[in-house]
Amino acid sequence: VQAVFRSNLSHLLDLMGSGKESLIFMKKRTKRLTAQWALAAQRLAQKLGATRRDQKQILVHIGFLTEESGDVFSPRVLKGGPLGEMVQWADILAALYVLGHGLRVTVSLKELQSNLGVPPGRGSCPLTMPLPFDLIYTDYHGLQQMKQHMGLSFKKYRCRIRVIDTFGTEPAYNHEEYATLHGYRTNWGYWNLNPKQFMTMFPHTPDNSFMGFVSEELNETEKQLIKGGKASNMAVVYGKEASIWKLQGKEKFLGILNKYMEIHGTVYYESQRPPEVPAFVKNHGLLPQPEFQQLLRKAKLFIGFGFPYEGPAPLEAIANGCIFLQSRFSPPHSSLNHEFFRGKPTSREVFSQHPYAENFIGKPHVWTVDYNNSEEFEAAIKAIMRTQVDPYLPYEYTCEGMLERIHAYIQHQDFCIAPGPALPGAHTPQSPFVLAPNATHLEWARNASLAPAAWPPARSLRAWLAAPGKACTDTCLDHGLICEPSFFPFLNSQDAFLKLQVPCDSTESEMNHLYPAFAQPGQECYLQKEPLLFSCAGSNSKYRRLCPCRDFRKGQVALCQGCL
Ligand code: U2F
Repeated sequence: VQAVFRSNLSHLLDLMGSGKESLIFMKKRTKRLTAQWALAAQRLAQKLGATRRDQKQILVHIGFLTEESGDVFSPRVLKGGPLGEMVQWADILAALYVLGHGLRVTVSLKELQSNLGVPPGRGSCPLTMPLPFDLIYTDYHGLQQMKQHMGLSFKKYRCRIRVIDTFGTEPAYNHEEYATLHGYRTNWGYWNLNPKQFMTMFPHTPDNSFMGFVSEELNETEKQLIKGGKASNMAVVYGKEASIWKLQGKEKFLGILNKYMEIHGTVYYESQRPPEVPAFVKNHGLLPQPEFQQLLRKAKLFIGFGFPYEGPAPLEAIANGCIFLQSRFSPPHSSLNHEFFRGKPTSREVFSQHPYAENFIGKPHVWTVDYNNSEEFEAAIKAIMRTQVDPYLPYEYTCEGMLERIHAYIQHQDFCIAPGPALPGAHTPQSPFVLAPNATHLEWARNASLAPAAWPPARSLRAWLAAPGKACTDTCLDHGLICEPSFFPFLNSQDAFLKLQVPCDSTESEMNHLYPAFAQPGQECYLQKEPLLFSCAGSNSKYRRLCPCRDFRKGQVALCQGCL
């Protein structure tokens, strides 16, 4: 059956259920964004033309909202608790629905069981039974529940599961045996899924799929209106929970800011002003999302205190014409040195509160400075007050961008086909690559007959040998490209090293998330033995990694030029 775009979301609102504060928040958001989704659907339909889109039957099981997992989020919706996850789930549901797929939504174990056909009263079903869904979107809590209650079906159908995972799961943490042996075991990881089955809130490592969310879009008239109506001396602080304001040393930089600007906050409080919020701050209390947007429209500056990490609010601020000012982290925060990231299945180093804003947006919209350096901070404030910016929203965070990306995933990502071998082996023909004319990297040979129908199309591959100690994520970015883990198998051969003119004294094949790589001291080349361990993330000064990169669409880093 072909999927047909939908523009009326009222049936989706019914599917979403009711009762919980979190669901109420999500439904309000969906309702508010309906017109924006409908317009985006129209545009994407035009862009895709006659492209065939299969209708899928999809189950969305939001594990963190189930009572069985404790549901700590719902009671905090009106109290300044995290809303980012709810923003994202609301948008995922809207996108799947607008794309025209068959949808079921569950937020309790009972509903999950009845949708999976597990007989009531039975803990789990020991037999495999047909699964009525082509795809299941869930989170780590939901994954655990499915494992417990699906019996043998879990193993059989796990390739249909997609895990919404805000901060991402790196391959080294995902592979059970490897994680256990090498100290990468955490509370969350080791599910042995294809790392691309994990879907993140921002494009962290391309080892996972970037899911994202959307922000409100403005038309040209609104943009002009907002630009004209900005109060150049108005700042809004990023932080809806009082604990965020406990930050040590804030008096100093807030004092400086207060010399130049009127400072506003949206901090939740019960009856009295939270003691953490200085008296000179005009606190509005936690605002409903649309009113928060209105406040951002007037403000010149949105200022972060270092937490929360990587939330939606800075993108909304920038989309509403604010400049986002945030602190640089030196040394960077990570699961090794910071409580918040401890136990998360990633060793990514976070160099500022919002790395996406810093690296993908940057100046003039985003300023990243050292808050302990009063001169640098003050200079930034003065410069910001003089700087004119247009409201800006990266394409990948528009409704159209999100629809385009999810459409591509649904049509092309299939993790139920067994992955190819890590090693091409003796019978496989030579890799279809040649050394580029300037001898820096490998490219697809023009006359190569081997052009697998894989996705992304292998022709976009460019392979580079990383500098010692560099990860493939950074190596590709340095060349204006993005690491593409699905291309690793093409490079995992002696032939690839040979063509890159790497002088291997010997070649071994082992399990290591940094392989394929070249170790300089012994001139040894290492190949990857375990396909699940191919990883864009990760580095070690001992190795020069062999990195598969590809191009990407402007404003849509998840998709290569020829990916649609
Ligand atoms: C992030 O969670 P948060 O929910 O704390 O992220 P924020 O960026 O603060 O904003 C989430 C939404 O809250 C809204 C705003 C954003 O869309 O429009 N809002 C509001 O409705 N009223 C207000 O007064 C102020 C903001 C992240 F999303 C999570 O994934 C992380 O777990 C968490 C911790 O790092 O940070």
